[in-house]
Amino acid sequence: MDKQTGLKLYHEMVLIRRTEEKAAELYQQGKIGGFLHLYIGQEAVSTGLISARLPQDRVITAYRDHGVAINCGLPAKEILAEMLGKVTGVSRGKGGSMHLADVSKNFWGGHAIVGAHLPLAAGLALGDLYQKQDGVTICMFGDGATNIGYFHEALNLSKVWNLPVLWVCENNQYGMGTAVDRASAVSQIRQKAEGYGMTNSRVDGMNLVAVREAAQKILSEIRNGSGPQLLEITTYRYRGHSMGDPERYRKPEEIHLWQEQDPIGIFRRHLLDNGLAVEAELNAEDDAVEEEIREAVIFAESSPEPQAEELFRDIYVEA
Ligand SMILES: Cc1ncc(C[n+]2csc(CCOP(=O)(O)OP(=O)(O)O)c2C)c(N)n1
Ligand SMILES: [Mg+2]
Repeated sequence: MDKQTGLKLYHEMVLIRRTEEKAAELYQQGKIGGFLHLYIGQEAVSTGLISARLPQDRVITAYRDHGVAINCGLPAKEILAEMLGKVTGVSRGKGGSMHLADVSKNFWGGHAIVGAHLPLAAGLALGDLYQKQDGVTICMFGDGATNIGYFHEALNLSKVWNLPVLWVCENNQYGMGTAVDRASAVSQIRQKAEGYGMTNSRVDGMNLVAVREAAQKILSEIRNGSGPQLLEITTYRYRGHSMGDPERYRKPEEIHLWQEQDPIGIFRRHLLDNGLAVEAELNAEDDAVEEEIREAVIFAESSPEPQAEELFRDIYVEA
């Protein structure tokens, strides 16, 4: 990794964290309605993964989508505006936190129904295969989603049709309040790919470099015709499932243990130890993120709400 890439990826991880810390504040002030699922703790997963994609590679994910959106190049100010239901938001204020998307950046969204976007990913990849495009569809989902029928249908057909899909399970140890070993028959999610004869692997999601290297290797294999693969990325969410989670299912000591492996801290150390950055440069990135967030909040708060006519835009059938 060169210096410029290192600083860019560090910036992205800090931007995700600060955007979400600010979103949590705005939520508590009653300015954001509905659900809000924070990605804090999981930043190295999407940052490492998406740093390995080529522009033709599609990305699709579930509702924990703010970080993925930032890594795909959606501006933080438009993401915050979307959460506040403003017309300047990435989905014109009509989607909210769980439905960020921008097809021009090959980001096919945020999806709220657990597992439902996996068949969509298979469809995107089938389209690319049919049109002889060399893009790979990167489909991210949680550990909980792998207990759902959609997961098994989509994995099976992707293998039958040899679709160019990278199935990425973000194993953050819980589906809402349920620990993985209480809901899944196998403890390593990657084992589930074996039932479909699919190549699978597992990587430490607190380590951006490890995620990026694994993703680079697998994406190039899929591009060269390996067929679909499943990558399990182990990680941890530091915050509750969504805002307002009383968190009775885990102990503070467990959270503290994982916080000692903070992905931002680990990557910061990596940049310093490998001479890719000095403290002052990293602090300058932190300051730049602060300024970006400050401006993003002003932009989001001062933007107008959608007009009633917006109800008739972005619909399948003309009224
Ligand atoms: C089909 C369906 N069932 C239940 C829910 C309610 N629900 C929302 S998130 C969630 C847990 C999913 O956990 P996981 O896939 O591990 O993702 P994580 O929240 O950990 O990122 C559940 C059960 C839903 N949205 N859709
Ligand atoms: Mg989970």
